[in-house]
Amino acid sequence: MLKKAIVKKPAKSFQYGITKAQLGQPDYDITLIQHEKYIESLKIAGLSVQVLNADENYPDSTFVEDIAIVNEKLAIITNPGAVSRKGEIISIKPVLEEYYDNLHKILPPGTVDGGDVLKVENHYFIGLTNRTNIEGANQLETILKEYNYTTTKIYLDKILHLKTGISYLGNNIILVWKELAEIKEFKEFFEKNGMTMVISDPNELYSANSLRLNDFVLIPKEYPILHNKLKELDFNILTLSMNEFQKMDGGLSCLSLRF
Ligand code: CIR
Repeated sequence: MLKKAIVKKPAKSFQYGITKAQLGQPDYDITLIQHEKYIESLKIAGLSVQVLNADENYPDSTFVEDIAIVNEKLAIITNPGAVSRKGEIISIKPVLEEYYDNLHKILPPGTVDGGDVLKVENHYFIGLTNRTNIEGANQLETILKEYNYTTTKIYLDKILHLKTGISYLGNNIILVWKELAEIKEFKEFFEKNGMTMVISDPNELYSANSLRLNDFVLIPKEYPILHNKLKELDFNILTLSMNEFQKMDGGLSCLSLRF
C-alpha cells in the first residue's frame, strides 16, 4: 500500500528544461493546472502528498522521480546523468531524511536517473541509457541486494528512460512497448513469473508510462486503446491530461516519489 508521495511544483523556468519532444513550448499556467490535477489523483488513490516549492534554478526539477529511488525499506539519492540536473539532489536530502534513516547515495562517476529504475515486486530492472551508466547501475545493484532485492541490468538505446516504455501495473501485469517486451531478459522474467503483458499500441506509445496507485491505475488522457484494455482487465482507471509535461519529455511516473 502506497501511503506517501513527494512532488515538486513546476518552476517558471520549466520551458528551458531538456527535451527532444519537438511538441512546442509548454504553457506555464496549464502546466500548473495539470500538476494540481496530478496531486488530486494521488490523493484520490489514498496517498498523502508533500508538495515541495518550485526551484527556479532547475527547470527539470518537477521530475522528482529521477533524483531518488524510494521503497518500503530504503531511499537512495541518485546522481542524475544530465549535467543540468545534478544540483537537484541537494534539496531532496533533508526531505528524505524525514522519512528514512537509511539514506544511500549514488556516487560519481556513477550516474543513475530514477526513470531508469523499474520495480516489479521484489525485483528491480535497471536501464542503462544516456542517463544511467554502468558504474551507477553497479552501485545501485549493490545497495538493493543488501536489502534482498534482485536486479537485472538492461542495455537500452533510442529511449530516454527505461520507464518511458514500460510500467508495472501490479497483479502480475506489465504494460510495455513491443520492442522492449522482446528483450531477452524481460521475456525470460515475464515468462518465468507468468506475467500478463499489455503491449502498447504503436499510436499510443506515450501511455506506456502509467502508474499503479493502490486500487487505481493512472493513465494519460486520450489513450482510448489502453483505456479499453485496462477496463477489460477490471482496473479502476484515473486519467490525466499530461500534454504540457509531454512537451518536456516527462510522463506520469516522473512527477512523484511514492512509498
Ligand atoms: C529530462 O530530460 O531529464 C526531463 N526533461 C524529463 C525527465 C523525465 N523523467 C522521467 O522519465 N523519469
